[in-house]
Amino acid sequence: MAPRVAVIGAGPCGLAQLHAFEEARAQGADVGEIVCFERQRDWGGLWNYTWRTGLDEYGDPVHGSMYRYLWSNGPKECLEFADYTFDEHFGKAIPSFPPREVLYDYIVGRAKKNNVRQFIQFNTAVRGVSHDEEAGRFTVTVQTRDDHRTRSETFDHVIVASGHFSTPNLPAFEGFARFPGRIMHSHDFRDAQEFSGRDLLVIGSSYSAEDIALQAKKYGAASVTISYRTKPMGFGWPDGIEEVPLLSKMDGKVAYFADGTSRAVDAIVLCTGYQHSLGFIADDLRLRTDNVLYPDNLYKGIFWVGNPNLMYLGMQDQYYTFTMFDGQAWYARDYVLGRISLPSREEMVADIARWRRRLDACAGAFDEIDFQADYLADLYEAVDYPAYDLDLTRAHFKTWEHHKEEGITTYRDRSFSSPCTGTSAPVHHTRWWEALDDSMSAFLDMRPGV
Ligand code: FAD
Ligand code: NA7
Repeated sequence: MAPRVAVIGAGPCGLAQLHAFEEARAQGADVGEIVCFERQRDWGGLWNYTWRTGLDEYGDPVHGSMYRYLWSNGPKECLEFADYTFDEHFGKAIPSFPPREVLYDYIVGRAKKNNVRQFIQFNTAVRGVSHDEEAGRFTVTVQTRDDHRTRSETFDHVIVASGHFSTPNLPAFEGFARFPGRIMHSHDFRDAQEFSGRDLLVIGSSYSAEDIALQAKKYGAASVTISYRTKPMGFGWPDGIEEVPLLSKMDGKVAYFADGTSRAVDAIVLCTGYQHSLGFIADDLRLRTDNVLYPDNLYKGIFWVGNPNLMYLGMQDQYYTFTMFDGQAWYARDYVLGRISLPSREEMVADIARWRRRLDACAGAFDEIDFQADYLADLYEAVDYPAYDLDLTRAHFKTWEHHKEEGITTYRDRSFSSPCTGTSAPVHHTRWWEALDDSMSAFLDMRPGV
């Protein structure tokens, strides 16, 4: 009998999964019944921008962590769908670092083309996932948020695609309770103009800290101080941005750092990462992990070792995004359809341990890029995901790292070539540091000669 499959979330991962099943269906496979539950009113996950922060209109935590003026932080060529290229979607070559709205349009473009919206129940939050050993099926409890009604359904497979950059990791520092300004997490950051003319303290030294510090300066902050715990990012920051060691304490408006220096600040943004928050999944099935490139207990980075009929997509830290999600979705689909069989539990555990040992041996970003590229290659080997030049994207990521070292405000002005079509991206009409309008219309306005 064809399986019944629940997909939780209609962000990039969930949409990749629905698309993968549709591709198989189009080729004549009996894919059974696929039901996708999406808590929000619309699809696209984090890429579906919301102005809301805190709780949403139903009292649930807001999922969105993206902010205004967010531009892709890696070259779009490294996330290009092999079966739906940028050239196909936009009908022309576009620059390598698009703003959020452009990437949102691209993601949902493929989903529309394959008509996967029909499988999504919107405004429907999954509140529980458990497994009945006797029946050999999962019970998924959902709540339709408009009428607060709860119901349970059973499934043969559950694919969790609920994301992991929405629940803040929120450390406290001495003196926060008496700080006379705003303290927020990057999850709640929306419009950098809020900090225009202000002295901002950013805590953290990863993607969010880097980007929010630059954003704040670009949109008029008087100064940005970035405080790191382990090591500084070390970029050549523009005037007005400086990195200092970890915050020791606040005394009123004055921040004191581990190196004994101090300065007064008006506001604080904690760019201290996120928690994998999967409280709706039963204890024995729930992934618990930090933000790492290879979480424990997931065979192929997908299958819950304790019960491989439960799958997780996109739970790793990410250099690769959409193309990694596709590889995972194709793999999960082929397991569900009986095209791939999994080894014994012992072999799965040993395989995970091998990957994690290799991860421990990674000495820096280049090793990590190779690690994740090899992971993608391993997934693709087993499935019929269309071929593209994965090694070119590996090289692109390393070049991108060099570009960031050469100029943290100029790396987004660079161009890369497509691993799918070979198209070279045109240079954007405005340098990123000067481009204040992030709308799709402004971005796609490829004025000649500019
Ligand atoms: P999400 O996009 O988080 O989607 C998960 C979906 O699941 C959501 O729609 C959510 O509503 C739904 N959901 C969650 N829980 C439930 C539930 N219980 N019931 C029903 N539905 C549920 N990646 C890039 O490639 N380039 C970038 O420039 C980039 N910038 C980023 C900037 C920020 C600030 C952040 C936070 C991330 C960024 N990322 C970027 C990475 C991002 O994680 C991925 O691009 C992508 O959004 C991950 O897709 P996902 O489907 O796993 O998760
Ligand atoms: P990351 O990449 O998980 O990084 C979290 C950062 O927060 C990292 O620099 C940590 O420092 C820092 N951190 C965590 N806890 C603390 C405490 N207690 N004190 C100081 N610093 C701390 O999260 P991001 O939000 O930057 O990026 C997540 C995604 O969003 C990513 O995919 C991007 O594309 C956008 P550490 O280095 O561990 O010392």
